[in-house]
Amino acid sequence: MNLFTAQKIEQPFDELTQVAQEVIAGLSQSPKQVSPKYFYDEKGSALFDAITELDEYYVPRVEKAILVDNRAEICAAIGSGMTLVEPGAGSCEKIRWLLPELDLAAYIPMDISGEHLQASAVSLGDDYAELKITPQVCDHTLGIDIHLAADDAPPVFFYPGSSVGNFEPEAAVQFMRAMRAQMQDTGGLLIGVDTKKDADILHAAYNDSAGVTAQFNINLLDNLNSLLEGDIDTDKFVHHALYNAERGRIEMHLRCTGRHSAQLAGQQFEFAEGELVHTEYSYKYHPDEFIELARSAGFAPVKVWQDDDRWFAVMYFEPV
Ligand code: AVJ
Repeated sequence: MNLFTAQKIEQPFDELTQVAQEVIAGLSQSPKQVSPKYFYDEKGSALFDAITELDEYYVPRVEKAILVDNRAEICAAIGSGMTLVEPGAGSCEKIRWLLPELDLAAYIPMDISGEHLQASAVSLGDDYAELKITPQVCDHTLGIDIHLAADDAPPVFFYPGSSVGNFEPEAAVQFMRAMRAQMQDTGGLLIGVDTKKDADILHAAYNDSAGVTAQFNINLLDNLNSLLEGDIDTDKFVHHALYNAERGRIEMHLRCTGRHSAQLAGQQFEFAEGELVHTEYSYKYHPDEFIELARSAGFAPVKVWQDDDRWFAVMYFEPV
């Protein structure tokens, strides 16, 4: 990303925060783009929680059923005495579906939102007093360092929810390499992957009839406004999500409905009528496709669990 493609840089480079630099760089590209991590301010996180309650958004429901129905087998594959590391753990809710049968040395939930993470970890600790929980506040998309000593219990990464779909395939491989690099020859990766399926089902999942996903998408602009003292008029944008079958991904955009000029972090941005701002990819993989990506990151498949409709896959990998 090149900051110097930004229009009218009024502040010197070192006075712009990292967030401002990243957002400005994305909005200076053509097409414009903003990282999906900016969805998740307090309101955005609440809106995402509301998405997970929607009938049309099948992902959490199907993944939970796979984890719960196959808990014994999944926990046997992981084995006992490991350190479970969960990037983007949020409410630490999903680990609870495994804990009744999972014998861990430690649990390291990671999240960018420190306060929420701390509260979630405390509440988990209330229910599992004997579990060693060491939350780590970090942005895992920037890199992973769990500081394990050689004689610590080996790490098993838990990355559920199809979060890996937010990365482009090459970036997903990079991210898995970063997890692989935290392991010696023992460890693992338990990952939830959304699969390719009928375009109508995917379309409905990202264009729900109650419009919650639309609100979630638009809220990203509110978040940018408050983070970067912006004046983007959110009424000038509409939600636009489609399934690109050729690339195997949902593409979310904000479409500008009329010419608009706005300030953000002291810089001026022009939006043309009909212009799209890309906010998110959500890649869908056939299990075999995903196994190939994991292989190129240094992992070998141990087992794949799916629902009867094969709408989702939970996969366990070990380092090679
Ligand atoms: C949290 C990234 C898995 O891609 O399905 C849901 C986010 N975006 N509806 C996804 C999301 C729109 C979600 N992930």
